[in-house]
Amino acid sequence: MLDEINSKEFLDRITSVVPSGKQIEFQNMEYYNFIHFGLNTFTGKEWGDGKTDPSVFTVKEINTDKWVLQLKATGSKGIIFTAKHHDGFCLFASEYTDYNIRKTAYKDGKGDLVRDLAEACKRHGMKLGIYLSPWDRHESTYGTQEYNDYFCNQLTELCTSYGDIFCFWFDGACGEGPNGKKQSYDWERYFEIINRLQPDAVIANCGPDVRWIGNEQGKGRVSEYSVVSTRLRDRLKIAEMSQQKEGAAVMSRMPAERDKSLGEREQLIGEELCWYPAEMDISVTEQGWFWRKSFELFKLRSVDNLMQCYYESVGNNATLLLNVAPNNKGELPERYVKRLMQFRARLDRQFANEVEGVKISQDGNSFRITFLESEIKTVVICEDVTRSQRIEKFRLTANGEAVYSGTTVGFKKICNLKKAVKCSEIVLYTDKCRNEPYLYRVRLFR
Ligand code: FUL
Repeated sequence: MLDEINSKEFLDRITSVVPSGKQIEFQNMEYYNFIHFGLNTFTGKEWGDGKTDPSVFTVKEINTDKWVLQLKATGSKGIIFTAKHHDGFCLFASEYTDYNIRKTAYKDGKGDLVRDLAEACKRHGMKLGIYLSPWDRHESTYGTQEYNDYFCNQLTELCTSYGDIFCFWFDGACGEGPNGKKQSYDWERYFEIINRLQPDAVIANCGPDVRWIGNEQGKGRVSEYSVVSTRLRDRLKIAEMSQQKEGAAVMSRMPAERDKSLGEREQLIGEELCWYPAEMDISVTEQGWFWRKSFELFKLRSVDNLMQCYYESVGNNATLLLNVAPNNKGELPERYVKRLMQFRARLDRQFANEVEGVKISQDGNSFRITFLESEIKTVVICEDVTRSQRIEKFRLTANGEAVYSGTTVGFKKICNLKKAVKCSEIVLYTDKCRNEPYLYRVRLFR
């Protein structure tokens, strides 16, 4: 085994795995939002049972421009919207079910909230993503082959009526339908529709392009690899790891021991490999995905915690999907927006003072980074992922002393030094690499 994991042939094989154009574009978004909204917002449930009367949805108008502008101001690049959650209720005017927004007070039964949000996103330069729950507790065909047709029809509606979609997000949670049956999902057919009708959209979570980080608590891995075994795309396994019961328990679940790292060399031996980067999904509230009155009493994630989540996702070769839930007036609660703005302000402060004129020269597996003498607090390193992910272990030195050590780099690694160091040169030693390392960029902040 030792011979094999160090063999040129094996390492060449790993480093031949690279992202698709749409995966790169997606990862460049770094931070974007989830909006969970629907009948649950009005009933105080997390998982609706599919029997709720749509008349509970009493809001007549929603200012989707405001949603978009508020989130855009927090630095977000897109919104993934719950077009349909597990209760089967559609926030778009689907032709294939009456259980939709047209049965509510919204715009006197003539509205389509996905359309309104899509148009607002377009007006303000935000991307739109769709969460369409495969699990459906209302639709009577659920549990039969016919349900796959139903789901494909809805996917087709969403792919063709609302402009460009950057992401389809499929949940792993799956239980019984209204008739007590479980569904066998025709994933390949779903993916084919998306790839044909929205070829630039990534398919996340239960999908081949973006991998769930494995918990909803904002915990990243120490080493985050994007080249992993294609077996991780196994939907059954994703479903098994996903939320099994309604409630908040899963939000506190820690990453399983076995998932500490997914792409070590020994884990890749004999495996078929793919580029499958991680996404961290969290909610700004400490519990739940939908708004609930009682949550107004609970704490929000602190700015420190959001920063930590950011470093463990965006700063560690993953993306950050941050949920905010509108209330039963159809508005994003002020205190959520305020918290996100505080988070933004902290990020802006952290990355305000960039050192200009940084030069990089490579000498084998190490890089000399030179600049005019400055007090460096943060070093941001990006590998050129068009040549795969190669660095497995690295070290930064300044004035001849080690100031940081880490494992993977990948798309982006944010290295916060324990204390600021005054220097005019930093050396990056890549102590362990799968192949000759290629950097895309290094940025330094005071
Ligand atoms: C989970 C769902 O069951 C939650 O309700 C929420 O949508 C979350 C993002 O995924 O698996």
